[in-house]
Amino acid sequence: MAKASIMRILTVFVATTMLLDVALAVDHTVGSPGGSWDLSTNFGVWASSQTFSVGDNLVFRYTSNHDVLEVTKSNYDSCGTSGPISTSTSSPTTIPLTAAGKRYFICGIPGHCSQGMKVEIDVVSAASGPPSTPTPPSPTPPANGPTTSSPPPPPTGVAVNPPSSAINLKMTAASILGFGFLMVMLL
Ligand SMILES: [Cu+2]
Repeated sequence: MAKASIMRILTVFVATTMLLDVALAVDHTVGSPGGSWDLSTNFGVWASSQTFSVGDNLVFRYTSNHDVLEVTKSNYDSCGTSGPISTSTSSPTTIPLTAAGKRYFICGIPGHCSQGMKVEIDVVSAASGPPSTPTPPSPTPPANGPTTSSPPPPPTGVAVNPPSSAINLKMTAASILGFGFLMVMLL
């Protein structure tokens, strides 16, 4: 009896978490907030502020003097517009991010890409969350610092990277929803 209840609870919890994965698919409006697919937005800064997960969508919003080309890395680097993977000319353009990996988008209007209308998207698998770049636990001292009298580095203490807010949100929501389902089933 107790074992069956535990199994039921676990099943509900897993199912809830899977539902949340679907519900948490994000639309990333390129450049938003504060910008859009235009000539004045820094898309490198914008992209690095986002976590693109499989299942999310990329949404380009732009005026009629722009377009959206998905291109190869080579064309991305050179702002080449020949043989694009896809071309869209009417805003909004929604790009489903269906697989992990890098994708490259530029504006195909002459001169715009070279003025910065280009964005590289690194899509991570939904389970892995944001890419974890291994970093040394303590700051590296200057390689050739002329002085040894610099103040000691602050105590590092616990060097564990905090989980991302997205993961926190998911776990919290999963806990609340799972608990809710549990209460319903036990009543
Ligand atoms: Cu443009």
